[in-house]
Amino acid sequence: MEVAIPIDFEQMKEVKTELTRFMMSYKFALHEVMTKIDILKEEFQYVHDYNPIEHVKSRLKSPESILNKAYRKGCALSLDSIRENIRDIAGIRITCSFISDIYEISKMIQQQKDVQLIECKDYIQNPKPNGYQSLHMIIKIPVFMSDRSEEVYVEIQIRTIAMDFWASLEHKIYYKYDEDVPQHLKEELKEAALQAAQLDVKMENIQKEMKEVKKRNSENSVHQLIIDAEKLQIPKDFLKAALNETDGKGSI
Ligand code: 0O2
Repeated sequence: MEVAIPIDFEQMKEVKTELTRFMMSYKFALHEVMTKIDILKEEFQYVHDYNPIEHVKSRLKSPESILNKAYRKGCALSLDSIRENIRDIAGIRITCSFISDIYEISKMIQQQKDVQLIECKDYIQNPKPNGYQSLHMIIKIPVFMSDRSEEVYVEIQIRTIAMDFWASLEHKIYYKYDEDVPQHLKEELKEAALQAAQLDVKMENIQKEMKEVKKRNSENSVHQLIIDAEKLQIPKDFLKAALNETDGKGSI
């Protein structure tokens, strides 16, 4: 016997709007954090003549994997409960060259006034038993919309190129074997994680030495700044006054 279930289109429309707005807040939060990272990257390059960020990726969890995770964690399937309990719906992964860059970037993000640090897991100081390394932060940022503002969680993972290489291979193997990875592969992966960590330390030491050389060279060299005042249309008097403000080493 067929039973006709009445469909309340108005209610369905409301649910759809609510869901779309729910996902939009995470999309906007991602935009905000990506902009922050772009600014840090560009400004750091300008001020320190060095770019600590190799690449950045962002992703929004799909509604299907949000529901799976909520189910796995045993949290209620309401939007409020999901909002509070699933804190990696918006995720950003930053890849750096060196371990010290990871902590530098994490500090620069945490120092921003509108960023609230909720949780920080340091899997570099304390790697996971399988060898996984990364710095994980859960932050909360305000997102301003037409009629309200929302505090949105974003997960930021920061790691080196070596850590990222290891994690992506491990992730592939894990899925290939449907989570039942043979023991010998687990051991080899752990060994590879240790080697990747050693490589990171080696690269960091080389980088430190390079920095010292660069510093010494710049202390020894005489700087000459050539400003073509005519080409830049800077009045000569202005340029003279500006040079007098310095230690008087400038000349026109
Ligand atoms: P996806 O698709 O990358 O988002 P949580 O489940 O987040 O509430 P947990 O496990 O304490 O709690 O979170 P944790 O330790 O901060 O790790 C979450 C994310 O880190 C994972 O997200 C992975 O991206 C990454 N990660 C953690 N451990 C490993 C690991 O052993 N190997 C690899 N390759 N990645 C890891 P998701 O949700 O699993 O997946």
